[in-house]
Amino acid sequence: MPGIDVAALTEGIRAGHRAAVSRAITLVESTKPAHRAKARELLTELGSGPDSGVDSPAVRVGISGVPGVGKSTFIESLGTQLTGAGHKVGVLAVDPSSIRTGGSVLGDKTRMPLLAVDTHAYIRPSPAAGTLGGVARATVQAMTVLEAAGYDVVLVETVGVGQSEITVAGMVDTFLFLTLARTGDQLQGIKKGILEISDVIAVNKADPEDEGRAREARGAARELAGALRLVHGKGEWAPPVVTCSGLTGHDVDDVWARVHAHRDHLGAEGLHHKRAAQQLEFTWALVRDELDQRLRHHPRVAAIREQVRAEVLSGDLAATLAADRILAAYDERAAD
Ligand SMILES: Nc1nc2c(ncn2[C@@H]2O[C@H](COP(=O)(O)OP(=O)(O)O)[C@@H](O)[C@H]2O)c(=O)[nH]1
Ligand SMILES: [Mg+2]
Repeated sequence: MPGIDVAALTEGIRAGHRAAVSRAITLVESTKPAHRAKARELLTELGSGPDSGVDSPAVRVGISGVPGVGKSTFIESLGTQLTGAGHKVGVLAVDPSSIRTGGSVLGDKTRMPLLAVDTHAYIRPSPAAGTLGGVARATVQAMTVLEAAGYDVVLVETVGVGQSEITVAGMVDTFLFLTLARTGDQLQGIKKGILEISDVIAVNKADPEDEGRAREARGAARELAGALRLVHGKGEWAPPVVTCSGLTGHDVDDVWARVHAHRDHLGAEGLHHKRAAQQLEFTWALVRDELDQRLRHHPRVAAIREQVRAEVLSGDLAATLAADRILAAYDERAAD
């Protein structure tokens, strides 16, 4: 990206030009030091308005669930309903597997054929930024770019495995968990952790023309709602469990109404505090991620890594002593 003119880019983004949005997101995804400096400059510009950051009017929603549950199909349905109602919808994805594969199955435009060509929607697949922390950093910054460009709904798709949904829950206002009709013992298969961070739960694939399946979904929703009452205390937001069919669009509007009910429950002040707390949490996550990177790439640490590994594996060196040795190698830098 030669000759990045931050002022011109800012102007383009604020005018809502797609090309400017794309260039800016590519910039914030870059790990090159020169790009990082420009990205900081850009984000400072974009984040300086009264309607930005914690006070952005945008509705930020995370959408999670196992692969195949229907996230992309649901987003296609919801997104087109929202653009039809006059909203501008941004879709981002956080996919830690893209780090390994170099490509993302999330934010997959082939699963969102209408939204992909909708001029009021912008879809961006997950960056392959090396670490979950790197992906999260890029995603939060892409969110800032989209909101500055007037996208008033930002949907972040992520898979319901590993740490990624926790990361996404920390960057959105409302976390929506999509699941399938499971009952009884199968409910155990849903990780408790994900139920704790979910604000709205929808049992998907409750197609109205398949009455058996729809009934099964309603039953599962009831059972899940019962299980959830044990997780959440009195006076807290009780996550509603509803059914929908992303494929037909049936009751997708009801799911969206629940998202708004959750926002109403938070209130303006609650939302402000939630976002501010997320910023603080994210600050430390970024610091930890950066320190981790520095540790990994530190030459003195690299120099002793193999030997420490061999000694720990053979039982000659205790883990605590091994850790001390690695940290000492890292700290030596200060004495250079
Ligand atoms: N019957 C039915 N199938 C669905 C529904 N939503 C998604 N699917 C199908 O489930 C498969 C996975 O959907 P996809 O949106 O790619 O799931 P993702 O991996 O969670 O993003 C596709 O074959 C979809 O057509 C639904 O509401 N009803
Ligand atoms: Mg998908």
